[in-house]
Amino acid sequence: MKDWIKKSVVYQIYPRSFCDSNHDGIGDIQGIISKLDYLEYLGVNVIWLSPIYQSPNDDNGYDICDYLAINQEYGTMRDMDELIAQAKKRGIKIIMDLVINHTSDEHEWFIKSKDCQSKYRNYYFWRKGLHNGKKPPNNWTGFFGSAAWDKDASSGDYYLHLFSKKQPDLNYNNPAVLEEIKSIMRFWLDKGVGGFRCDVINVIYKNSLGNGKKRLFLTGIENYLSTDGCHNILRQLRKEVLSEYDCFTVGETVFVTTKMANDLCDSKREELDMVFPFEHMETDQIIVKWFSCKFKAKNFMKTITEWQNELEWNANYLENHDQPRSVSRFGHEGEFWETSAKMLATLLLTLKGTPYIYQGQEIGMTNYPFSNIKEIKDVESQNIYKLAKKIGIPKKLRFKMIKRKSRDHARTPMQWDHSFNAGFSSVEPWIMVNPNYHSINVESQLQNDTSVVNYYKRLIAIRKTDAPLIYGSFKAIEISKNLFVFEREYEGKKNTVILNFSRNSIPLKNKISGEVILSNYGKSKIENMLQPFEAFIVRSL
Ligand code: ISL
Ligand code: CA
Repeated sequence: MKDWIKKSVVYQIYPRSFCDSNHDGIGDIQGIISKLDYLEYLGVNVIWLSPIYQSPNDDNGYDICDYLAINQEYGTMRDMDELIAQAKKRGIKIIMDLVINHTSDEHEWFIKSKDCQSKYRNYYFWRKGLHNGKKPPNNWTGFFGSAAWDKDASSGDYYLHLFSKKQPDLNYNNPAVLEEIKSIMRFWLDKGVGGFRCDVINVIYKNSLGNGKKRLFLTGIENYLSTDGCHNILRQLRKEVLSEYDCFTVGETVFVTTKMANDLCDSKREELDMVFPFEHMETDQIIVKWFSCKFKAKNFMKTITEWQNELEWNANYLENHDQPRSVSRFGHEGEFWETSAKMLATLLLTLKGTPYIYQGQEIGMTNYPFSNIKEIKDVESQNIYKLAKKIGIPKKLRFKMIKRKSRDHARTPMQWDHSFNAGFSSVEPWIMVNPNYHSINVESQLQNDTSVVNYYKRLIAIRKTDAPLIYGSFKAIEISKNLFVFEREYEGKKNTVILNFSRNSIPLKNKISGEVILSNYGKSKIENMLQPFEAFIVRSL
């Protein structure tokens, strides 16, 4: 892995909710450009941009109908070129979201594929239904809680879609599909982007369309999770496209184990540079995310430790556009909001691997207080709610399930200041603003040296220059109910990170000494009793 990648700190932007420059209630590219100085101040050097391509927005841009065009709501290709150039001026690279498991059903390829004679027919999975077309071709179920097949009225044939019915899966048994993807990737790399975040990349190749073993969730998954075909595709993309550019890839890899992750990132195999794990984000759920359980910090620390130990390099994150806010989930929304946000920041920026910060995380944004299912826009939440109704889960309970884990918590507008609509837009935004923007916003935090955002700034600066944090090994020293202590060591230099995950004070049993390089309580010396959500980075002398 190239050195600049190891030293990078990534900031994820969800364009729809970041900043609206032209007063239509929707974030856009000029809005992002207007905030580049802020991102430079923060010190991040890579932006991962969630999809900005043309899309009917069934899944907010994860349903693409033209990979080489910009969604008009976000601006034009000229705006995009300007964004890449303006970011470059500030030493920031842009990585694009590469969504290639599926396209939109409004993509030209799919529209043409409805014609059995078209060369595009075989770009997707078109099959006859069973029982005279009354039943889908197999028993697979999809990620958004419905059957994985839908029928096209004109031909009566079914097409496969692992996600919403407006996201038909591409058929990678057809070599022409991969050729299309290669040229899309080259198009963006030639524009100067720094790589790709590869959406659900470990499910793109289907081994067979046979019936799956019946499961509560995702019947059929054994036919497509981390297949050899997927590894072959990734090797080809690396060899023929990516290796010709100075760039990196991070895979979004659902249900990935450490073994699968190693297979995908092994430097000898030359596939992906790193993958996002999911297991630590699943420590507050039972089987599927909709069945939430109480957050147990110890399970969380143990899972993180396992990934740190098993992988050479991780893509570390606590939030993204699919997850509730970390401070609401793993920290504290009340009295200890600020300290817990800083403690979680300390964890994220000191682990081995590349840190990914999600917009708003750096100011400690919290979950939205949804009170009604009608307030929720996300297609996944809406589909799961319907499914829950169908299987007889009572109204109160099904709303509670959705409220805990809805992806919309992450999608409320970025809170820039305390003016109308949090400074995101001068008109009513496409999704509601969290009412707490008066107290949680960028502007007021920038004015305060001890704020969450300035703590992030300090941490990012440390992470980018401190050799043990960049290159060091990881060793867990203590994992108890609420205490996480680990070391990062490189060429005889060692940092110890100490994190209290609870609202209680806890004694520090291990004697740790050295110079405090960061403390979320502003202390210059380590004490034996840790305060609620206290965090330290200590450099051994
Ligand atoms: O939201 C989830 C995590 O709890 C998953 O079900 C999610 O759909 C899965 O992680 C895949 O996510 C990615 O692909 C989807 C898109 O809706 C997500 O926003 C994207 O991150 C389909 O493209
Ligand atoms: Ca706009």
